Amino acid sequence: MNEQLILKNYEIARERYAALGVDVDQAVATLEQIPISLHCWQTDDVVGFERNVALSGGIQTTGNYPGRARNIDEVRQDIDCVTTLLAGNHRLNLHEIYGEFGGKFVDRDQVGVEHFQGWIDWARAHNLKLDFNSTSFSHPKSGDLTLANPDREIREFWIEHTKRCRRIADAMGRAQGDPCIMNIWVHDGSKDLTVNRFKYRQILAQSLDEILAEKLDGMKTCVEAKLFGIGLESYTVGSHDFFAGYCASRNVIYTLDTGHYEQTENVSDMVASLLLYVPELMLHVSRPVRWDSDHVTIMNDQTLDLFKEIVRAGALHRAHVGLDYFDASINRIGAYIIGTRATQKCILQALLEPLAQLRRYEDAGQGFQRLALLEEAKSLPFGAVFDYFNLKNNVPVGEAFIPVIEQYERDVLSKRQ
Ligand code: RNT
Ligand code: ZN
Repeated sequence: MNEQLILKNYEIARERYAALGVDVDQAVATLEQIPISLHCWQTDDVVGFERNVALSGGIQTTGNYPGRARNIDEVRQDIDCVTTLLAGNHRLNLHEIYGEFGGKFVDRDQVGVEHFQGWIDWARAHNLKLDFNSTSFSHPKSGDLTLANPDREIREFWIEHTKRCRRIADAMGRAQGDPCIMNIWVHDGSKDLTVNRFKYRQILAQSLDEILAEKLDGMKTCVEAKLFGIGLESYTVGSHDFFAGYCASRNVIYTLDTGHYEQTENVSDMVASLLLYVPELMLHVSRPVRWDSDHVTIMNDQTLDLFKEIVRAGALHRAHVGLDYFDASINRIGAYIIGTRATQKCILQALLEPLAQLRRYEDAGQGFQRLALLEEAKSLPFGAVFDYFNLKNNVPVGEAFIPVIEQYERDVLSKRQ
């Protein structure tokens, strides 16, 4: 793409936005500072390296596009490719099942920092910070209930696992000099009508309290709410109400996954309520199609509204941004780039909103003017700013990343059988 043209368009956009009181340079500078936590599990369809079995436990990948990463080296190779195509400094989000187990079977209640030392070293060498997740799914003891299981033995297995994961996250955070964000999502629930709803929730709260009792300064814990899982359609122990109450009463970070609610629900409206009561948010930016299908994130109204609400609440510094989807039906590297760029576009749109003027209208009760400007803001020259952002950071502008990924597919992915 013609560099002069991109710069010229940026100048025009800057003036257009300035007329509405928006500082475009500032928006670009802010966007550059927002890391997006890249979910390692898009490389290999959430299989990991523990026992090489397909994903189970309320979530599912569909598709069998060739080129899935089959080992740690391939995951790293793919993440390397991804980061070279993205502006900004991002993070890598690992699940426990992606440890370096050295060909041995390491059960989840045996995992330790040593299984992630290789990742810690690799991440440092690649200037990536790490985030982490305990893994309750795809295990013989996963069943329908883990941390909420009335069976003491099973529950304690998962409590031990989660405690160990927090210590691993703590080590990652200390090594990188920045807190590692560790997410706890458990699929616990039931397929059919449940009469012990209160009991399981009580147990889950107790288990979490026990897990979180250990003070670890190198990490921050977040807990993820959900409406339902596959095969667990009638009841989810860790529902929104459960975790909203839990996080508010324990001062814990709430993980908001945009795929986890009713399709017609206005998920972004949760932001301005949760932020009043919980310390921070972890965002799992995803795209549900008819159900929590984890399609690749795109720039749609749901994602735009999510980031507008964060920016309007002045809460970018209280939100950790991560991706969470797994599409096995298309080139997986392409899936990362589409989803990350879409997320950045949505953040940028939110930063470019003529908020001061919109608020003046609202404060003065000028409803027509507010709606008119909201509508006009949609067609401001935002694309010129996004192009400049990528040019400035020496990554492909516009669709120029397509042939780069095609080349990677020819050279690398197509050779994985
Ligand atoms: C599942 C949750 C959870 C997982 C990952 C793999 O519904 O969204 O975040 O997707 O932990
Ligand atoms: Zn999620």
